[in-house]
Amino acid sequence: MIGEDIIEASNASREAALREDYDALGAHLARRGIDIAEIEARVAAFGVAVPSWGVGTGGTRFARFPGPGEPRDIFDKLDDCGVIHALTGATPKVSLHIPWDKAPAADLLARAEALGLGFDAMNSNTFQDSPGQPLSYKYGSLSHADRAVRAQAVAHNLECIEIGRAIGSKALTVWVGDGSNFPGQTDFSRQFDRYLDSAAEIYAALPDDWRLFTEHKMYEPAFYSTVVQDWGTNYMIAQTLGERAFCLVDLGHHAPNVNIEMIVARLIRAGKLGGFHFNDSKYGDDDLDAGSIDPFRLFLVFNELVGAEATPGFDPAHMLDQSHNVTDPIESLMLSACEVQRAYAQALLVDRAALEGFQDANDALMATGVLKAAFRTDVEPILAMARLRKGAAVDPVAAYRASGYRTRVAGERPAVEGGSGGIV
Ligand SMILES: [Mn+2]
Repeated sequence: MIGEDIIEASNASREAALREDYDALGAHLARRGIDIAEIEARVAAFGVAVPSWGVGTGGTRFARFPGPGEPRDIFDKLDDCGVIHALTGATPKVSLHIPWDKAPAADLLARAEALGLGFDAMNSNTFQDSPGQPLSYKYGSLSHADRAVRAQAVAHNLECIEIGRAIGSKALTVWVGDGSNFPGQTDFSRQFDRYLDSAAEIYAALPDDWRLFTEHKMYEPAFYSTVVQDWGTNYMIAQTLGERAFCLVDLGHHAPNVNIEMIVARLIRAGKLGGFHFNDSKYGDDDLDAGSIDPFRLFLVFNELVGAEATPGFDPAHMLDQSHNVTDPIESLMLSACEVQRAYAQALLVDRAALEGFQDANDALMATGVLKAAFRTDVEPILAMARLRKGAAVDPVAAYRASGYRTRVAGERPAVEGGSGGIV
């Protein structure tokens, strides 16, 4: 997809400056008692999954403006994901969405292997109707009033598990659009009971070495109430279903100003944090690029995660889930993966012993200063060096633009007409 010569040429012009910056940062961190090589090793081992739907241009409820070379099918999407991983070395897995990505398992495995990719969590879709589907999800899916619709939605999730088993996935992520648009439209309790019954059927079919992630969302597409609206309801679901059920936190699925890092801490405490969908937001579920609006919040989330790394069995799944409306999705996803890595690296720099001491001494000023000292550190040389040593690009966007990949695929993939709305 991207020739090694392109990456090598791009890196050659940047390597000397990077080594200078890396050595300077290493000396600075050494004075703080931090070994830069250890931080780099942990960053290098950190990966974030890319959602297959993320490589297509997104849209809003109003319109979608496709770009050149939009992927036509899951194999084009895998190619694009392969480019992202080749240039960043940070996105080794792809998360599939069924039915959008349906294809023979052998073909999926062959293409992924050729690209050096694996498969992350499977994502079911009962928030829209698919061609040929007997019953509609207009009024809900897993919580629908009609038992037959619920059965259809459960069967779809079981099919997602079967497809996932064939390609080496180990988790199913369930997000439903179920809810209501009018007060009184549904009975909150009966609707939730129906959801739990359906979710229990899915959980019962989960392979022993799989995890079930349920994802909460405050609003949209239902605008008055949603069935799984917040982390409290999500936690109730995970508790009810069993030990392999976990809560997935999508950063955009909360009200503005909600203290998401505290939700993360609570779910860690309960042993129910399953993983993340990273993105950023200003007003609601904006699906903006991770770290583009509030990088400090992303850092604070990772501060909680790093603090919990020693907890036995702690293994949250990391994925990007955002909508690229005005950028080349490949460029956005590369930079977002780097932003997530950056927040992780910064969180690794937090002096936890000092922080705990200031907390216990009620020294608020110094405690928050410990976090700021880590957040203010420019860790880019660590990220770039990790990429260089993996054979990825010191500057992924520069190497990508130099490669001409987008122009090349635009010549192979027919132009897509825009116009209609659509979140993804
Ligand atoms: Mn999500």
